[in-house]
Amino acid sequence: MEILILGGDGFCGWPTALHLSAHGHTVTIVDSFVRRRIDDELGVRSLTPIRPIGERLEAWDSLTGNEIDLAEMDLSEDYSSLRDLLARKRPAAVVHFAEQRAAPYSMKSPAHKRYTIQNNLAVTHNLLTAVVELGLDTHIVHLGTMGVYGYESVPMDLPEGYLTVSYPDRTGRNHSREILYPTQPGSVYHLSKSLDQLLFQFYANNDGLRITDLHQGIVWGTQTDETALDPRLINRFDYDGDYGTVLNRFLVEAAIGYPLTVHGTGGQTRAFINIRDTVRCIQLAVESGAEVSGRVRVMNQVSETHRVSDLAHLVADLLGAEVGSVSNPRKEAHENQLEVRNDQLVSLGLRPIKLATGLLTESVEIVQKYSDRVDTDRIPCTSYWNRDRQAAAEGETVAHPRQETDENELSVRNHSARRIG
Ligand code: NAD
Ligand code: USQ
Repeated sequence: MEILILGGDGFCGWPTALHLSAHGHTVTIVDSFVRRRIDDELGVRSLTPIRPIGERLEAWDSLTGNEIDLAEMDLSEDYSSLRDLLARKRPAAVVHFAEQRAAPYSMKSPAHKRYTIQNNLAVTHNLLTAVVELGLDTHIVHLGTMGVYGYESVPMDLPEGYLTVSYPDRTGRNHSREILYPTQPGSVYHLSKSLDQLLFQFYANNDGLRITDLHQGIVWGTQTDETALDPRLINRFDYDGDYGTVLNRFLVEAAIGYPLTVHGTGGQTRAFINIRDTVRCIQLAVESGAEVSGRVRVMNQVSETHRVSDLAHLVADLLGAEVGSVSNPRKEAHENQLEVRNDQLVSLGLRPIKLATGLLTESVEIVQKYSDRVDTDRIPCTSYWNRDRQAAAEGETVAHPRQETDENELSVRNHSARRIG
């Protein structure tokens, strides 16, 4: 199958590109490398030493004989380059990872909020418009998030995308219909994914586009069978206060003896998935594309749920670390219950990897191997959801204006686009 991977140089995109290539698909990576520039902006680097994309692709080719094509473009701005690429490749599937994906980064300043909304919505909308303009039958597979559902405790397992509601008509007779599950985003990043959902609903309805939206939980781990083949293929591993996700952060913190940064009570329950399951789920979603027609197919891409404080204690017991507590920079419930349905991916063949399966040891080996690359100054999360959260973190009682950049545009956007392949 001819497949484009938008955002194929990123944490989920890179191992997915290799996995699909290893399974016989013809893969093209499309990326602007903005994520690498954000590392420079934040003064941080991946825990693992990731190689430039050219070296990554050469290594893959020399190890497997599989060529992966590359197209460099800013998908939020270079509409004609995207349209030309789609016209040339006529892909059976496009996997769309190319969004700003960190909640704390999206809440840092007005410029970061604006960048996240502008980038994410423009990429999604450009893709949808281009597929319609060209009249392609391409199956679009988008990486959404569990966070669109919000984290209110509800007395049911979260359904996959839709909720059946019933309501009385004017005569009092009851009707029922399926609606998109009411969205309750907890950050500007999650808001961008909630808005993406409406774009998908519109284009599936209006133009018959075939779309799968994967509501993914928090990804942990770093290596897959393919990235582990050679050090030049190693995947990125974020641990900083903006991009590091909770379990990966706890592992790094434990490895260097930094008290685990549990936000508040640690009573937040979230959904998790290992990166090996991520790439497997994308393969299952892409290869079952023929099933998709009509309304958007929404699948919850999660393996299990955990409470943050339980994860902290698990990591602390495993590595002998101290469980700390920091004032929560986020506006979120102190605790919530969460159970999630994932029947569709399981019925397609997913056999979820659980934390208990021992894969945590692989991550521990990685963090121990590269622990000398950790910059402890980059561990604290200094992005606050609002003035109250900032004041609480600083131990103040009176909120004062946040320190906000007055830049209109983030420098990470400034680059000249170039296309290869
Ligand atoms: P990432 O930041 O590592 O990768 C995103 C990639 O997209 C980067 O290589 C970046 O350069 C590229 N990109 C962003 N904007 C672009 C643009 N305008 N033009 C071209 N390329 C652009 O993120 P990730 O962790 O790999 O996440 C991928 C997707 O999966 C995101 O949409 C994210 O919301 C979703 N997701 C991630 C997680 C997680 O825990 N990492 C969990 C759930 C969902
Ligand atoms: N948390 C801590 N300590 C930390 C970091 C986080 O206690 O050092 C807490 C947060 O307050 C939050 C929970 O852990 O309650 C999860 O935070 P996270 O940073 O691991 O995950 P999140 O911000 O939700 O975002 C990540 C990805 C995002 C994806 C999302 C899936 O960055 O791209 O969409 O997970 S989900 O959480 O299911 O919405």
